[in-house]
Amino acid sequence: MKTVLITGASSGIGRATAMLLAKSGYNLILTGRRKEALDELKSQLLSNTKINIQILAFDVRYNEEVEKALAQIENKQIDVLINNAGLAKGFSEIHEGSLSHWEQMIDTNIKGLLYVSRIVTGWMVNQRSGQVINICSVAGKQPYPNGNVYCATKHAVDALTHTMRIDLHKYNIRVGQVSPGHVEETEFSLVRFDGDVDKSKIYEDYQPLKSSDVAEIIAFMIERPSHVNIQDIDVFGSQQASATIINRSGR
Ligand code: NDP
Ligand code: 8X3
Repeated sequence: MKTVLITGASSGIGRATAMLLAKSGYNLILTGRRKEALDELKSQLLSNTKINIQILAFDVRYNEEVEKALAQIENKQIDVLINNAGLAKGFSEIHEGSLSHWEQMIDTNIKGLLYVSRIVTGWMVNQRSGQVINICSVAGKQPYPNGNVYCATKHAVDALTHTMRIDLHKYNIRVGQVSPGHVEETEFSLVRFDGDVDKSKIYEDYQPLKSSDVAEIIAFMIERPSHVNIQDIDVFGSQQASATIINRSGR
C-alpha cells in the first residue's frame, strides 16, 4: 500500500484527509507542530486500522527542523506528498498589516512548502514515481479585500504547482492542487483572527465546505489511474460563488 506524507495533519483538512486515507489502508506519515494532537490522532486511527503511522512533529518554517525530521523516514520512500500545512494571519488593509503576520504566512505557506517538497521530490525523482498535491485556495486565484499577503502566498502556491508539474512530469511524478473556498471543521478562521472566537464565526449564516469534502477530493486525485494527473480542482460550497460572493441567507 502507498505511503502518504501529510503536512499539517493535526487539525482541519489535513486531519480529515488522514482519517479518510487510513480507512482505505494507506500508510501515513503525519506532521505538524503539535505533537500531542498528532499522537492522539495516531491512537484514534490505530484503534480501527492496521496501517503504519509515523508522527513527525516539526515546524515547516525552519529548514533545519524539516531536514532533521524527514531524515527519520527510514526507507526515504513517499508515494504521495500532501502539502497542506498553511495559515492566514490577520485581515487588514496593506498599510495596517502586521510584519510578523506577513512573515509567518510567507515562511509557512511558501518557504515551508518548498523545504518539504525539495527533500521529498528528490526521493521521488530517484524512485521515478510519486505524486504531490498542494492545498492552494480560492485566495490563490482571486485577490479579495484585506486578503493581500495571504492571497499572495496562495498565488505563489498556484505558481509552484504549475512549475513543479513542468519540472517533475518527466520523472513520472504527478503534481496537482486543490483550491477550495471556505472550509469549516478547521481552525483556519480561529488562527486567522488570533484565537478571537467571535471574529472567527464567519460560517454561521451559510453552509461552506467541510474538511471531509476536501479530503474526499484529495483521495479521488490519489486514486486516479497512474496515467491521469488532475492539475487543479476549484471547489466551493454551493452557497459560495466566488471569494467574496456568498449567499448568507442561512443554512
Ligand atoms: P487548520 O488551521 O485547521 O490546519 C492547518 C494545519 O497546518 C495544522 O495542522 C497546523 O498544525 C499546520 N501548520 C500551520 N503552521 C505550521 C508550521 N509552521 N509548521 C507545521 N505545520 C503547520 O486549517 P485548514 O485545515 O483550513 O488549513 C489547511 C490548508 O488549507 C492551509 O494551507 C490553508 O491555507 C488551506 N485552505 C483552507 C481553507 C479554509 O477555509 N479552511 C480554504 C482554502 C485553503 P500545527 O498547528 O500543529 O503546526
Ligand atoms: C481560505 C479561504 O477565502 O478565507 O484559503 O481565503 S479564504
